Amino acid sequence: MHKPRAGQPVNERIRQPAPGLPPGMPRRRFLGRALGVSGLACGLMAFGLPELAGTASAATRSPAAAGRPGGLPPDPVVARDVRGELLHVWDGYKKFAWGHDLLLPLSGGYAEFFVSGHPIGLSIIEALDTLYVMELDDEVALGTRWIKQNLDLDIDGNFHVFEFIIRVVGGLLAGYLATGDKDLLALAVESGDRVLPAFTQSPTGMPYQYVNFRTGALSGTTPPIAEIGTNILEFGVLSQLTGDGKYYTAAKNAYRAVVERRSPLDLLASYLNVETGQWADSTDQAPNPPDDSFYEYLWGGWAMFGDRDCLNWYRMFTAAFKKYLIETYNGLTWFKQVNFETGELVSRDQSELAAFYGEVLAHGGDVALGESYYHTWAEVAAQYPVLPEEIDYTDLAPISAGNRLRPEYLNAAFDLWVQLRKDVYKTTSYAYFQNMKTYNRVPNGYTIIDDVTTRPMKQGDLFPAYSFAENFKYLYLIFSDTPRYDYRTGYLSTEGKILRGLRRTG
Ligand code: DMJ
Repeated sequence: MHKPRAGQPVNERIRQPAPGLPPGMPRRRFLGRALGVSGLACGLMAFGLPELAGTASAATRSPAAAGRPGGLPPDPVVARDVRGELLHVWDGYKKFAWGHDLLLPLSGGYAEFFVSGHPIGLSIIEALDTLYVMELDDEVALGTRWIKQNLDLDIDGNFHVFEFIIRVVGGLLAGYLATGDKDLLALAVESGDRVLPAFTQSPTGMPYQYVNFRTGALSGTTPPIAEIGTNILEFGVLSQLTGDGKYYTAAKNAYRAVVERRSPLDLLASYLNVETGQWADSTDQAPNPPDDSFYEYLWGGWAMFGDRDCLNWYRMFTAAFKKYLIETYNGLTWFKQVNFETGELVSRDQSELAAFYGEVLAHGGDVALGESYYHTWAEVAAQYPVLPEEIDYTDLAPISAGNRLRPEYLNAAFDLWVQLRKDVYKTTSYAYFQNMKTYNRVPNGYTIIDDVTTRPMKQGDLFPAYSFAENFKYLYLIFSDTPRYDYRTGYLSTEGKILRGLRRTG
């Protein structure tokens, strides 16, 4: 396990192996292999979901039947609890890592995310709208002040374009929408302008992976499609707020360039060379990384901006998923990985990062399918109380046994709850919250886990900044019914930034 050290850049995002790694390489097999799918009910009992364990399949595949277990406290009590836990991590961050990108809660240290030795206060930017919806206004003011006084992006270092857009541009935009502070908007515009050349100076319109903010040098010619396509929401809002369409146009051109390279089966591979326009691999991994949010933002482009191309592309790819990727295996719904030109099976690995996709399917009108995929992950969560990074879905054995405090399962629960208002999304997300408290909580915050199959679980030393933006926000929005968010029209980015629906209340 990679151990981050203070001052070292830390990569929070784990991607599938880059092209060149054979899909069938040897994997470690853990607890899941031994338990097998028939061990699920046993897993449910062991990990605190007795109300689901008796009828594991029925309860998780028919959410309405699961009911609201007596043990679930009243919503305001849960919301207060979630807010308290967010504050617990925020206090740890303020004490040990204030102004740095990331908190290392076990060692009481810090690390940077983008460029070693050059903090940009990433956790503050990621937390702003979460603090706002939780009505932690003194903390919002503190964070906003820090950003205005200290954020200086004139740094001689390579910034990761995709991560910078979803985390920093999105975070500053959400901060502006929460506070109305025009300085935050100006910083969001400056941030967008710094990464825009990655798109406009690319011969294909698909963005390079890195921009040096001091020299403007571009590098990284072969990004995965999620990095090419996940920007239309942030760039679209930038265009709306500035009245300058250049951001939206850049994002749309990048999207179109990928879609045009689809196979005759309407499938995409995962990595593209942005200079030659050639694919660098041949596997469709949707909705796993590194494809994941490429498809999420197609729906988003339609939902946020009414872009019909995005809607048509979303529908085209969803039809292909149903034909070639989605399968029922051992009674659960999964996405297999296939060769994008032949449709032939490549792998039955599934990443935890794919767990969000049930909510996208439901948004797109495939409600039963979306719920079914969510309940696939509820079954996995019942077996491993906090989810491992990647499993082999033929037997639920972990392929990557760490837990990086990922938000995707809670993301799906939140969005499905907003759309369907079924109690099962409260009971399952509450159960997951309790498990996070049991396994991820430490005296100075929450932390990642190196191996979820050991007892006690072996903890790592990192609170990923996306958890300030996502996990606690989704939980809070489910249980708080906060007046600061419009549940009818609201829309969140892939990084949990509220890009529409924030309400200004005192
Ligand atoms: C977040 O940074 C975003 O949700 C991204 O799109 C993929 N997942 C990570 C957190 O796991």
